[in-house]
Formats: sequence, structure tokens, C-alpha cells
Amino acid sequence: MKVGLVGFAGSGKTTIFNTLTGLSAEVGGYGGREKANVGVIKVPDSRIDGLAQLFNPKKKTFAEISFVDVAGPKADESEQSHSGLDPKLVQHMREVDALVHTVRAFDNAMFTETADPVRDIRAFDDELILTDLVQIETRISRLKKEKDSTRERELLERLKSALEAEHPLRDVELAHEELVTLAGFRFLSLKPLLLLLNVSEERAAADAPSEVMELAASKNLKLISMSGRAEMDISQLDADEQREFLQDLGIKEPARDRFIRAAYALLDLISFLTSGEDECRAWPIHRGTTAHRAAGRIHSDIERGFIRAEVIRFEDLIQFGSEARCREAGKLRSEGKDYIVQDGDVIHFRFNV
Ligand SMILES: Nc1nc2c(ncn2[C@@H]2O[C@H](COP(=O)(O)OP(=O)(O)OP(=O)(O)O)[C@@H](O)[C@H]2O)c(=O)[nH]1
Ligand SMILES: [Mg+2]
Repeated sequence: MKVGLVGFAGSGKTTIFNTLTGLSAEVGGYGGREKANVGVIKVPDSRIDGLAQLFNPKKKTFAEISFVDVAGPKADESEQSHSGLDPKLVQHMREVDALVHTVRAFDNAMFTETADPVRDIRAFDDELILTDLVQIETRISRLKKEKDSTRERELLERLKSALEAEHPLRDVELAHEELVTLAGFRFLSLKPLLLLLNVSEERAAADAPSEVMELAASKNLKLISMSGRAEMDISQLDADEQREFLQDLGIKEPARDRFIRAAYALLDLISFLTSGEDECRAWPIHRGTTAHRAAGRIHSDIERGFIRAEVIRFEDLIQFGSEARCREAGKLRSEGKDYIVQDGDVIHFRFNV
């Protein structure tokens, strides 16, 4: 899973990036740095540790979330000129599975304007909508020139009307085949979007202001809030000190853990597990994925030569202590291609190529 940290200059993207990845990229660039920051976090999963105790594998592999953090447009510029988003930034955004809009809710001497999260949430969503609209108009005029009036054009016309009415594409109901037709466009307003409210230290443990919560709800967006600055400082301490500081600030759970949960929920991800003497591993998949497709996550050969999936619930494997004992106890199920994989299934795929 690849997540893009986006938002206006100085909203704290790089600070949040450092908090989440434990890296120390330079903050305070104020829109001036060209290079993207890239980092990866491992998703903590106690089930992998549980499996490792049984199998003593050479390797433990956790699910990963990778982050891209690119300098953002300046909020005032975007309001005045409407020149649209920088093409390089757009390119970065196209490549990610989900966008996290970092919204400034702290005051900072660097800015003449006070924080106005509601304005910024609206303005950024408008930028995404505008970028998609320009792209769609270009494509439609090309199709017109070619005297093409296929279903693609009809579909694009429909999306164009939605965008013109200021609805992001994520709010448009689309059938599976339509999504397939659209995949190549990589529209920005179609990507899952999470709002991350970056609040001042004093509000580190408080709920988001009600007007922000209401706006998020009306836009059907998930919202988490954290204090980037405070959490970044804390994330660089050792575990014991971290716990102490979090407690002092009234924060129940570190930002990284809350973030991971929100990102999984946003993308509707679950993990299935594989275990053996070589490796115990968590594999993130979308909820509702069939055993056949899940096999393909591991290797296309396993998908192609799929025979069956042998499934044990993680809890059963731990309780009975081995695959053999699970089999004796009737806890090992043999499932076919269409089985819907569940979170915490430990799967052994049988295949033949
Ligand atoms: N007071 C306060 N300052 C913060 C907080 N988070 C970030 N900052 C400061 O805001 C400034 C901008 O932070 P960055 O993380 O560089 O912002 P950015 O979104 O990466 O900015 P660009 O890369 O320019 O788009 C820096 O001076 C940070 O120290 C916060 O929670 N509270
Ligand atoms: Mg930055």
C-alpha cells in the first residue's frame, strides 16, 4: 500500500512523515523542496509474533505501508491564481493508492493567516476536482475529434457533470466495469482520501473542532487529528520515555498506531497470514478478496495453478499448537477458489503449475 501525504505548504506533511516513519527529513521547506521524501513502515501485528513462536522461522515479514511526502502548493497562491496543481505533485499523487490530506490547524509565525482547516479542506478538494476536470475535458475533446461516441465518452460526460457540480469522483457511484475503464486515468478525486488534522501541542489529545468534524462528515471523509510536532518529538524517544510523554499529554495511543488503523479502514484492508519454517508473513488484501485472488498476491503461479486453500484460524493454530493437531481437531478447512478470505486466516495454498 502506498500513501501520499498531501496538502498545502507548511501544513506539517514532512513533520507527520517523520512521525510515522521515524525518519528525519528536513521540515520547514515551505513548498520549496523538489525532492519527495519516501519511507516505509511495518504494520505491527502481534499475530506474526505468535506464529513465529510456533514455527521459529528464518524471517518475519510484516505488512508495509509506504509513504510519499511532496512539498505542497501555497494556500494563498492557489486561491488567487487557480493555476492548478504543480504537474510534478500531480504525478506523485497519481501513483499512490490513497491520499492523506494534512490540514494545518495550528498557528505558526511563518504564516500571516491564522489556521482555517475548513477553508483548506474545501480548497484542496477543489484542486483535486479541477485537476480531474481538466483531464476529462482534454480526453472528451480528443474523443469528439475522433468522432468516437463510445461508452467511454458517455461515462466521461457523466463524470464531467459531477465534477462541474463540485462533486469529487469518489462520490459518484460507479460499477465495477466502469472502474476498470477508468483505471488508466488515475483520477485524483477518485482516490480514497483521509483527512489528517494537524493540531497544536495544546490540543494534542482533544477532539477535532466540531465544524471540521461536520465538514468531514458531510463530505463523507474519515478524519483523524494529531499534533505532528509533539508526536514527532515523542516518536524519536525510546519506548519507556514515549509512554511517559504520551501520558503527560493525555494521548492514549501513539499517532503511528492510530494512523495505521485509519489507513487500513480507509482502504478496507485485512491481512491473511502464511506460516512456515522459512517465513511467517502478513499479506494485506482488500476485504472481500477470494482465495484465488489472494493466492495471486503471493505469486501469479499460485493463482494460475490454484488447487485449494487450506485454512486455519489464527486463534485455532495458537490453541492447538500445530497444523497437524488442527487437522485432527477438524480445524483445518479446505476451501475453493471462491472462498472469501477473512482477517487472520492462516492459509496454505495447494497449487500445481
Ligand atoms: N506549532 C506547530 N508547528 C508545527 C506543527 N507541525 C509542523 N509545524 C511546523 O510547521 C512548519 C512546516 O512544517 P513541515 O512539516 O515542513 O510542513 P510541510 O507540509 O512539509 O511543508 P512543505 O513541504 O513546504 O509543503 C515547520 O516549521 C514545523 O516545525 C505542529 O503540530 N505545531
Ligand atoms: Mg515538506
